[in-house]
Amino acid sequence: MTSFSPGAGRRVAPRSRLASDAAELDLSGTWRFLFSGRPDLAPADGAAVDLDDSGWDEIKVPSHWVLQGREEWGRPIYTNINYPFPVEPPFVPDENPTGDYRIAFDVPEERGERVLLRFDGVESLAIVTLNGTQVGVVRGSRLAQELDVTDEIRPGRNVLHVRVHQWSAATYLEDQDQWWLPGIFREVTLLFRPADGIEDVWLRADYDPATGQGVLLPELRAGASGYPITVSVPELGVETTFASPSEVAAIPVGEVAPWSADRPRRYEATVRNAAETRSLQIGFRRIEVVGHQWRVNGRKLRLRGVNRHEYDPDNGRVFDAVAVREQLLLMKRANINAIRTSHYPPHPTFFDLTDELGFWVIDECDLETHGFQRDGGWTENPTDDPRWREALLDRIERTVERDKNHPSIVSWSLGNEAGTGQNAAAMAAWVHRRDPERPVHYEPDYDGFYTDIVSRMYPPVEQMEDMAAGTGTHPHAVAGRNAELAKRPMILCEYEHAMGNGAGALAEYERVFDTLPQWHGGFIWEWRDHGLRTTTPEGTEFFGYGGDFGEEIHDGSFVCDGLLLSDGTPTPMLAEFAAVTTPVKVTIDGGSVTVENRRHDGDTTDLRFVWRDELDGRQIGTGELTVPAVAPGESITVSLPGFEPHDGELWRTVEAVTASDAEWAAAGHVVTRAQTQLAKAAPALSVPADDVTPVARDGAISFGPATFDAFSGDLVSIAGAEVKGPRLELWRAPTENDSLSSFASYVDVEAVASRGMGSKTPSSAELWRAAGLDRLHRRVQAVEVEPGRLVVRHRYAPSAAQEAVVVELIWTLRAGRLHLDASATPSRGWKGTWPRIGLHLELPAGLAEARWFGTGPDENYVDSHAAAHVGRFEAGVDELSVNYAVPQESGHRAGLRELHLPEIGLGITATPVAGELPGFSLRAHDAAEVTSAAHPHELPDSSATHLYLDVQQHGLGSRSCGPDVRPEYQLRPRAAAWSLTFDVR
Ligand code: IPT
Repeated sequence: MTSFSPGAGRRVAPRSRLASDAAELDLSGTWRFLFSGRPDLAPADGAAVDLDDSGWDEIKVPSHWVLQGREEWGRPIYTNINYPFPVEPPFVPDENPTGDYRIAFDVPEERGERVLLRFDGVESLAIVTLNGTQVGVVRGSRLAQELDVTDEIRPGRNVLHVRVHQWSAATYLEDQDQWWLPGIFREVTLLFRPADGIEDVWLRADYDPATGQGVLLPELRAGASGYPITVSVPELGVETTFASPSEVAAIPVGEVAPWSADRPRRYEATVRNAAETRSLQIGFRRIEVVGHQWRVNGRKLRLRGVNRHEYDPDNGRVFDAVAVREQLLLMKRANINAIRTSHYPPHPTFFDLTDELGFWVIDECDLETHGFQRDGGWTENPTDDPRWREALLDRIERTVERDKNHPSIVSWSLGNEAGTGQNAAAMAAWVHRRDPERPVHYEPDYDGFYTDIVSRMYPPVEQMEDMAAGTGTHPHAVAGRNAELAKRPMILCEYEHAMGNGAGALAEYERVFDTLPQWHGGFIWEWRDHGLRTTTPEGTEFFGYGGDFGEEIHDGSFVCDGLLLSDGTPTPMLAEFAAVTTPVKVTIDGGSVTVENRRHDGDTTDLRFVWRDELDGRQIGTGELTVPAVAPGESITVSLPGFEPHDGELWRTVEAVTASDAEWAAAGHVVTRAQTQLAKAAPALSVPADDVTPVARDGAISFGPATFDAFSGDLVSIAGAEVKGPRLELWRAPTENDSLSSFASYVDVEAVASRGMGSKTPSSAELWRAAGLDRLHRRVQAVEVEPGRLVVRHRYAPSAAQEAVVVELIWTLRAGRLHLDASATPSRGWKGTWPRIGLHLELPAGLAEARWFGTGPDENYVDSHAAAHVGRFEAGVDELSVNYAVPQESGHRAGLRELHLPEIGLGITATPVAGELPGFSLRAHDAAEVTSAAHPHELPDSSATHLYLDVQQHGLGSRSCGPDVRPEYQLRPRAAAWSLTFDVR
């Protein structure tokens, strides 16, 4: 338990995962299981062959024992950086949950020359006993390990016992930001190895972009008597036999189609001898780093990536190939072309899928020691401690050897957030020797002393610009080093923290990637929320995060920071990502459209380009453009049809859609969209106010279809529908990027601030609360019935403050329709930012449908609106806000022209004031209710449907881990005005 060593017993040297015709026995299924809260309580005779284990529990292998709904087996724990126990390596707590696993299985008489027992993933330490003899100790939770059990296996019945401890010295190397989930969570397999079998194969498949020629560079591991060995690629007519190891040589294969993420062309290959046939799918490609260019097949890589953890809301890190394939297809639809396997090698089958479907992948080693970064230092960090050297080298060897044949892997990563030091340098040196082709990535090597790719996390774009210019200094790097680093390729291994609503400013990063030659793109943090499905004591199902499982210390909702919710529902940021990073860019410029192909590979003939014109949101023309094939890196401009001048708002949209069905998307899938306004609506003719004067009677004021409260001047009803307000609202339910709540509590604030992320200054939400924006008092200054109008003035201010906002509401009837001209004017003295400046109307509870003319379909904010376009949309009210893991601001859609609520027959038309239209949000809960709930199920029963009409909202930013809202997207205290007409239909 406390050993530094990478494992013990007859460990087989790491090698590729390849299909074979040799026999295998998958031991997945139901095993006997006995849980003990401490190792000393585990059964002394647990491994005995003749033990009667019929009284033990049962468990499925693979699985995590804390996700079996058996609380007595312990519960999941979530911490980000912290170890959930005292840091005193190599020791672990006495309370070390222990699982004893047993299975009996039959082995045939004919079982080959050698028998290997393979573990694909056990967290964190497995002591393996076969037929009463201990055969090895397995460490390295997400790495494969084979043990040679030839001497212990026997024909007929065998008994395998595996004792798993949740904590071990190895845990200190596995401090990734994720759930701690013990157990045998990947397959256990017996391999019956034939005499003279082919033990390992590496078929490097090189592609020369200059000539289009492919060459196979085989590396074969088999005994001398394993020869002759034949390498065959039938599709290329390759059938080459090597009579002996010394004959093994390169095999030129002639012209081949290269492999790329865009066109993942693979060829079936076999490597066989008299004893065994190995089969694999190969992809020809050449990876090079040339100066600051990281190239594949001669072309600079452009990574549009995500960080991906192994995760399922019910099964944790247990791999489900069908579900993962679906997720990868969804990534394809969202223009994602790259994946970093944060922060450990995934299940080996994952790479079959990325090879097949086409992704650039950084395969990351199972290494993180983040909990040693205390007070900014890395005291006792394993990465720099010689006692851990062998374990770290073993980990990178097991990573590279297992996965080396996969064309989709374009870089090896040593790990994540494990500091720097001699062991990391030794890992890199080992990779450089073993695989000189693929560059080595490791973000904590800030100075680039031993890695090939300069990698950063969450910097502001200004820092990226400095780096490209060779100026500036990384806070943890040697001063002046940026000049050297500017000669190398750069990526963001993490950026844009997709926690809750956000992150904003994605387009700013894209601009840097597009324009500065060193930058190759990056990987969003992260693909998906990791909530675990659970229930309240009352039985309400929800997705739990840190703290929901009774953890002693935890990091709250920081485990939910993905582009997808825990249940797999995409958040609007996925569409934003697709829009911003589009590999085929369409730009409308007056009468022409430019199509730019930014793909790595493949022209645009798989796409159709369709245009449509919409007048006031209604289609008046459509057609298809003839766009000649655009080669990668090229662009072509074609002209668009002319248009008739019209009376109204005229928009032209051009979409690039897929021409035919593919597995990842049906024909017609929109790859990208551009929109331009051809004509603006004529300024609304000011309809004169009707000569009708409001009537005050019995505490109420009636005015056309509306009734007001005579004291407050608030609306009470419109045409019989209950409507309350409008009230000024400056508060929004803080997004997690606003509040940083779960972040500030545990992150090394110094280190983070010094990286230009977050900040030691209070969060926006803290400042807003301090300013009292969540507790405004209202005083009625005036309710005046005048000829032809009702004038209402409200003063809003927090207790103790002299700062105020005065709202004036002028109600008129115009051609019988109720009209509101509203203005909000702040006093002097306001400081900082505001979350929003909006009017809040309470409508009857339970409204279900909305139709609008404005922007959509998804929520959009000032720093996140590339996916939004102008049009007519309809949606359920429940679809208008996103069910983020922590309830928060959601659902703002800028630029509202018309909103129609069919159930109460109410229409609201907004006309621009000084060029500004309000955005809207419509939700069953108000900002205060949303603020108070920590989980969706904690929201109270809805008492009204809340409509907010915000002239402006503060941007989103990425401050939960990264830069705050950029200055140009902040809402500074300001005046605002609305012009709204209420229609009763
Ligand atoms: C960065 C980690 O690498 C990643 O695992 C995750 O924790 C992410 O942050 C935040 O969700 S480390 C960060 C403190 C710079």
